[in-house]
Amino acid sequence: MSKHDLVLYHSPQTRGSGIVFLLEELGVPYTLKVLNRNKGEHRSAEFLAINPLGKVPTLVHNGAVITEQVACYLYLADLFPEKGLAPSLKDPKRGEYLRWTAYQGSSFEPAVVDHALQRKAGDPSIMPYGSYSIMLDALYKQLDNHSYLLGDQMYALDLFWGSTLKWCREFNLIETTPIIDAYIDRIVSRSAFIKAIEIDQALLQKQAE
Ligand SMILES: N[C@@H](CCC(=O)N[C@@H](CS)C(=O)NCC(=O)O)C(=O)O
Repeated sequence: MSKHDLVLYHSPQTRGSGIVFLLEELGVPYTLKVLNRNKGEHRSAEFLAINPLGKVPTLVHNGAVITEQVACYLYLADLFPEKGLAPSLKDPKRGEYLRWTAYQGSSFEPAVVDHALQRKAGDPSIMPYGSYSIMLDALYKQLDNHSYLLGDQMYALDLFWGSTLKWCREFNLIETTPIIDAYIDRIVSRSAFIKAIEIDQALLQKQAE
């Protein structure tokens, strides 16, 4: 068993693309198993046995199945501590790192989906994210005075947030500010992000043949 024995189930231009970005940033070997969603490959019995939701990203490592983007980012960054993309358990930044990584799945995504679908907002006291604007303001405030979410050092969560915010900006799901635009651009200009885009383009081309 090796820590490099990583398999990522992925479809191009999905939430899986962020995990490809992270793997490229880590510079570790991995195997991509590409699912053609147009052909319904993510609904095959074989894949549903691994992830009953039929969703990507789905990571398999030494027999363990890791689903949910948040878990995939945390898992991979911890698996390669020498790469410096996760504060260690003893690092005072660890709590904030977990907080702002979990925030993506627990608060940001549900708020953005509710907002995009124009669902009637419930009272902030019963919504898991308060309100869309409270949720977004808190995130943006975190980026007011630094280059990265936790200060001047980039961690895996910045790859997560940079690519998430870019995607949301493209689909007009959020309004950005010059500070947020600069943050997104700082992240997506990284060579690992450009490589992940190229991988997706090649996969899309192959799937279209
Ligand atoms: N909660 C999941 C969501 C994953 C997700 O929605 N993935 C989409 C692609 S962006 C998917 O696999 N959709 C396939 C389908 O259900 O048709 C996560 O955070 O990873």
